[in-house]
Amino acid sequence: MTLEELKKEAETLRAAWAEAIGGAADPESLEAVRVKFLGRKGHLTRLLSALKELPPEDRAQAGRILNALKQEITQELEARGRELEAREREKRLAAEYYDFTLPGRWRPLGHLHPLTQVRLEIEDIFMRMGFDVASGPEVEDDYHNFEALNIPEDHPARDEWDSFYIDDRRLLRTHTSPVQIRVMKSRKPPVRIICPGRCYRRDTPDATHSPVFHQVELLWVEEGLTMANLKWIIEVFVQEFFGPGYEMRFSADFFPFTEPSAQVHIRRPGGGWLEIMGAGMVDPAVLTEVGYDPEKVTGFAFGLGIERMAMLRWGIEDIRLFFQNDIRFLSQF
Ligand code: 2NM
Repeated sequence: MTLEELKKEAETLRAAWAEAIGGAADPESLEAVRVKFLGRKGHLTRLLSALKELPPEDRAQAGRILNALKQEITQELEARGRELEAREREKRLAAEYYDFTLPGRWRPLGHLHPLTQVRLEIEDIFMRMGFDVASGPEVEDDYHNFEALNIPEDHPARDEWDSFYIDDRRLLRTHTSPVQIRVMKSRKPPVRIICPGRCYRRDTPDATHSPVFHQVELLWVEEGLTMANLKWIIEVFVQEFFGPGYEMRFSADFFPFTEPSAQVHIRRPGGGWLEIMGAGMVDPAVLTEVGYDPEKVTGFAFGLGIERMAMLRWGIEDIRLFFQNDIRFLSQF
């Protein structure tokens, strides 16, 4: 090989190099290009070993040419390597990018029905005062729903609890008082219970009536209980449920199962009187019926509507809203 031939080969190699490095788009192909040109069996190595075939006086010049080419290739290789490295890094960062300042994705989350919220709250208030929560069947019999509560068959008061009968003996309970009859028959005094539950009456639906509604009834039977204890319990309840600042008023009423009986109103200063429940001292006839001695123990009871409590709390004007399952209504609570 002559010096001229070597120079030409070096030029060809430079051109091939320029094309190869331009085509290396990632670190792996760049490494392949490096091996092809600078590797032990690469093009440059081949030319370098051809040096010894040159006449001795040409070797120094040829050596300088090849060394310059090698230096050029090495520098470009490094520069290109850094460039590809940076590009890879950028790609990886773009793929791994998290923006922790973005707001979270909203997920629809359900909640308890407003009537359930109110029931749980009432249960909680009385459980803290030492009352047990009792429950019983919604399909009742005439005896537990009426007879044992001092409401005989032909009594005009039965009309107040217009009922859904299933057959001539069984009906959907019109209040949760039959639960209290069942509990009193199964336990000795003292008895301190509340009975929350669903009740049914044959009422035409309107803004304040629903054929299905919910009650909480309270019962405390023990020696020496008086109306004063009843008033205190209700006062504590009103304070806990509605908050401070309410006046309370008892006025005479009538229920077959209590004597005396009262209706209870509350009032915020400047507001109007609101009826919140019926109450009274359990009638001796009821205590006798369940096997208690009315000469030894007395008891009191009250009954309140969960719907009414919820309507008062949130200013809801129509009881039917609770049962229509309209999410636009329910989601407000
Ligand atoms: C009310 C009002 C007054 C009541 C009475 C009884 C029982 F079983 F002890 F006799 N349970 N619930 C009662 C008393 C219910 O609801 C307006």
